[in-house]
Amino acid sequence: MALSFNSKAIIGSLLALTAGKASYSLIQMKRDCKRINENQEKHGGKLVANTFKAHGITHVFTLTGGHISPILVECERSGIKVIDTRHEVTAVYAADAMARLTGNCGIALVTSGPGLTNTITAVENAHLAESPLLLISGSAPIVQHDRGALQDIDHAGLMKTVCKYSKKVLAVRDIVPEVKKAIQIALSGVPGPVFLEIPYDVLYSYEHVKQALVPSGTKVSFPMGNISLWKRDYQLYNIFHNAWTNKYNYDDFNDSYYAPLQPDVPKYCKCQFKKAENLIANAKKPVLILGSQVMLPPIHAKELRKAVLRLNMPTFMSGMARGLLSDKNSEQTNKNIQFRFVRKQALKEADLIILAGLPVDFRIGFGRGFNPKAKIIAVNRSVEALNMNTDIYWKPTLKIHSDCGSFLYDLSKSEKVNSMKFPIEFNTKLRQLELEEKNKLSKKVTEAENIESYGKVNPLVFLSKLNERIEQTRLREDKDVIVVVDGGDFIGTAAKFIWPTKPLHWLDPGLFGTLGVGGGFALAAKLVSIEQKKNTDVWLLYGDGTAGYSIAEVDTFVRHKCPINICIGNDSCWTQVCRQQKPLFDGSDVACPLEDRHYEVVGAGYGGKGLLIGSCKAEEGEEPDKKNEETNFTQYVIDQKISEFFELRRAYPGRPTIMNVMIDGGSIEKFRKTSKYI
Ligand SMILES: Cc1ncc(C[n+]2csc(CCOP(=O)(O)OP(=O)(O)O)c2C)c(N)n1
Ligand SMILES: [Mg+2]
Repeated sequence: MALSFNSKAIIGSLLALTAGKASYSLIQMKRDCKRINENQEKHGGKLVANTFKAHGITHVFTLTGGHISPILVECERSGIKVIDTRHEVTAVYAADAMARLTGNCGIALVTSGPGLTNTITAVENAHLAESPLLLISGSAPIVQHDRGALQDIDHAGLMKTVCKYSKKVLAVRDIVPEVKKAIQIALSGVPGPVFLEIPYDVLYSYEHVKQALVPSGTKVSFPMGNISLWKRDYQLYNIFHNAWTNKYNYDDFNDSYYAPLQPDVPKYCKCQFKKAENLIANAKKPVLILGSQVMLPPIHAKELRKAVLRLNMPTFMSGMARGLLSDKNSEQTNKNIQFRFVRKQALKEADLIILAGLPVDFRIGFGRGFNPKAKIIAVNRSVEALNMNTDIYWKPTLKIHSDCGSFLYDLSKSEKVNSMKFPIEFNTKLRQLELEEKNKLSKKVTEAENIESYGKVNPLVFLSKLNERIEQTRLREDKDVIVVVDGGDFIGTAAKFIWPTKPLHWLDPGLFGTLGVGGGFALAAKLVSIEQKKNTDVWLLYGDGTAGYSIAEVDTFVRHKCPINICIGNDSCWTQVCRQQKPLFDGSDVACPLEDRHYEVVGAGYGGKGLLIGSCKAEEGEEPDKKNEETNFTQYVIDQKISEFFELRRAYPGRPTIMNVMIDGGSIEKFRKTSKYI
């Protein structure tokens, strides 16, 4: 078929264009090649460390692997503390807790492949807890991707579903902009985890990469082998070109090139603020519920506390906000607006509910218990949270997309709100109910004190005594106490007795209900207190089943000089599940029973100091304890044992101390019939 003149001209132009493009690429490549100093020792690890330093990062958490060595080495050289754990998941839990406690982005660094896949649970935990962290993994060299390299998976693709941002860094020149952008995203809006994959040939020096990946004198078949070598060289040039320019100082982290980008924080609009003022002005029975989000910067906890006191309405705190209104000496000094036990009753009767930073999820009964006639102001950084379960059980009168701390702070400064005097009756009624709940708890403890308990420790008596001792020590030694909780029933019971004395002093997994957070959370809590030169006791409370996830981290506590107090409520069972399963399934406890185990010995094996409280029948054929005076764990014996623990702690001030408390599971059953988390 003959081509017309026009078609020939088009084809000719296309060919000319293609040839032009190809020769342009060749010229560019030649120019790029010239820009790369082949003996270059500079590497991406230093760029990452510089950026961390510029962002005020003091600690990074890791479990090592060759793929990430350059970052770890440079972090250490620049004075960032490199904390290596015994499982990658712990490194991420620690980064999560670091973020919650400091307001800055937490950092975890793991190796490629299994190093990364081991972190998934902790990343999702941080996602649901709205905790900002940057996870970086190494990966195989780009030039070997999809060619059967070690641990070569699609890291960035894998992390997309659990992270706010997930990216593979393809060139050295992109490292700093990508790390800065990732941290900014982690801290913006609803905070959360972000991920960067930095391949081996982007992280190591050109000199090293060239040696490792393009050994000189390699014999290849003609012509395909030559083409593939040529392509590999070109990929390397692409990775390294423009890496080190005069535009910034490679050696100085103070260079503005590394400086942080400002996170975006949503802020309410004026008209919504006015509407909120009016709703408050018309309320007689307002209730304020604070969730973890209120603790996020920019409003500092101290300012927020003052703001909430100014608002002067019955207030309930959950998550990281627990302890916001606690006082050093007494709860009574807070103008009596802090409540703990009567949220249900308060929500049922309130005529105005302010939900600040708390999604209406299972933790607040999906909104089922809200007074249907109540006006509701919901403030949240997440639009999704503002709409969660609406029109099913609850309907917000006013949805405010905003940082919660700023909103509450400004509200407390509003003249209209400040001049409000809410009728005292509602508060008085709640106070009365609260007192009744407290009395019920004390009565249960008194009853428990009179139950004989042979070989086993009554958890109610134990926890009330432990709480007293923690409190006495705190006041006597003028210290702070951070409590980390990780477990089921024992932890649910502990939460009734132990209440943090400051905000951010109670760490639990959050919405994901994840067992296993304990080791990482406690590690970060202690490190933050050391960094801030605070005299803080960190208590890690475990169930016996749950202790198994992270007890190996006692080794990490020892190596990094973190004397953490560990208490394991050992009922030789995954009790929280068992208690629901048995009655529902004709008495089947399948997969629930555990056995008596010497966790205090396990902890000691990892370098801690251990104490057993109660009797542990870990050896085969050991008989249960005889019922006599010696085996009866009265409150006095429990008290004495707790004293022993405190003495042990004093004797070994630098070591973690583990008490394995053989609790009587049956008495928990009497105490709590239903389970919240399963
Ligand atoms: C990672 C994970 N696995 C399983 C569960 C389900 N689960 C919730 S509570 C619980 C039992 C906890 O047992 P233990 O730590 O011994 O505490 P106890 O209830 O006996 O006090 C289990 C298995 C979970 N929440 N998270
Ligand atoms: Mg248990």
